[in-house]
Amino acid sequence: MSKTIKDKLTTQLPVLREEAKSLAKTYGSKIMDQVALEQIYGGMRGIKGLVCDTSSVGLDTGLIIRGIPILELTDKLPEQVFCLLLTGEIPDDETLKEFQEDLNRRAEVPSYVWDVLNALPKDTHPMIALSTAIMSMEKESEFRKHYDAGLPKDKLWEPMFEDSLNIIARVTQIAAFIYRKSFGKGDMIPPDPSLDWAANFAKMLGVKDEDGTFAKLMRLYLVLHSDHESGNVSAFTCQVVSSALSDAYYSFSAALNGLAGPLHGLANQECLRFILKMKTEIGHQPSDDEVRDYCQNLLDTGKVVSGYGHAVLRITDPRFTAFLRFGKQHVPDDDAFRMVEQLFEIVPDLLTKQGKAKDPWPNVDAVSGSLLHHYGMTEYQFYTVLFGVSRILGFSAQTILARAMNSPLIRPKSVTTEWIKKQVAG
Ligand code: HAX
Repeated sequence: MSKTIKDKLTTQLPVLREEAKSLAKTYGSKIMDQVALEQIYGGMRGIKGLVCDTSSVGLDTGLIIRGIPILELTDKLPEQVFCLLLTGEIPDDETLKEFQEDLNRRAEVPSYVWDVLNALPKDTHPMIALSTAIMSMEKESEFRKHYDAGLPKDKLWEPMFEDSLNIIARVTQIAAFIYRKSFGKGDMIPPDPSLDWAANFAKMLGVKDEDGTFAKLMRLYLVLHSDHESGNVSAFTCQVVSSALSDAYYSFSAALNGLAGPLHGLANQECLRFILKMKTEIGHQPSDDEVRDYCQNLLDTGKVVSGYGHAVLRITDPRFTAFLRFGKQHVPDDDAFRMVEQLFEIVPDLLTKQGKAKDPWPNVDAVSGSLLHHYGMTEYQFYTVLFGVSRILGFSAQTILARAMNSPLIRPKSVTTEWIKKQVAG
């Protein structure tokens, strides 16, 4: 019989713990990085101060999950990618099936969650609803129960694993409920355990999908957004909160609140809004010259071009490339998608000429909305929820591993302006 992912992690742990312990003991005082003042004032950009083994993001490579570039994972299921994030291995068919069955066994959402969501005002942003729904389930936490009962620290990863898998198993129903309720789509569609995680989600969303291409898009979407190392706002928040031994419900909800910012996950909503607004203001499907003038005007008036630039990339985001390939194959004539292609031809030059943005290339958010829009999911306020559903895979893998490795409380040092003035004077 094939090992479950929990068995795999249990087997790997002694080696991983010993390796970390030995590295810290042997090289504990070795200097790994230096910090420039501009980094202190610049959002700590580039400072190496975190360990994250699930994935890494190179300036000129983009997302690499456990050594595999994301463009080589686009045919995988999100469940397979989760196992890869957590254990470093793509599961065999038997392990995958066992994992999918495990998720199905955990899928029942406590009924009070629907009451909580129904009690929210109709115009509540879907990200608030998602974050609230996750928080509302905190009383289910196995982690908190076991912590309160005195479970030793090195075993706390096991209830963290339980909480994380419970959240993964339930979040698609919750997100689909939010979509259908927020946008008047009718009653909830029950889950279908015969489907994979993403196809089941696509079905529960109720988006018309006669040929199964929307389900295909959901699989790709949930793979591409699953992780992006641990220094980004949402993953870092998740790690900081969970380092205080707050459970997964507190940690993921906090992380989702960070994801909801327009410079982070909300950018996907902003991007589609920007594309549609450009078309409306120009009054027709714009020509290249009209797109160029429109974007130049944005830059001249101090605005950002949504979907372009990145804090840690200096190339076209490979996740953008993956979606672009999907669009070229499935929706080449879609008006919004054609504008995405035009922007890709035009904006990098404009940003380069302006000379402010360190990265003039498109990020994942520049294209994802146009694809969702094509399939009839036009309610862009919902897009960040899809990002959140996917990123819960990364939050889970990172948080389980952090507890498994007994990662300590995260507590960097802050300094005062007076201290800085003395340092530079000295
Ligand atoms: N359009 C116009 N100006 C831009 C720009 C863009 N797309 N990207 C960066 N700049 C500007 C910045 O506003 C900044 O200007 P100021 O010096 O006047 O403040 C300057 O260029 C330097 O910024 P940077 O160092 O290149 O970029 P940051 O690391 O500070 O920020 C951002 C990275 C992604 C937030 C930024 O590029 C941006 O605002 N892009 C548009 C919004 C967006 O697409 N966000 C999604 C990012 C992907 C993501 O995390 N998704 O979750």
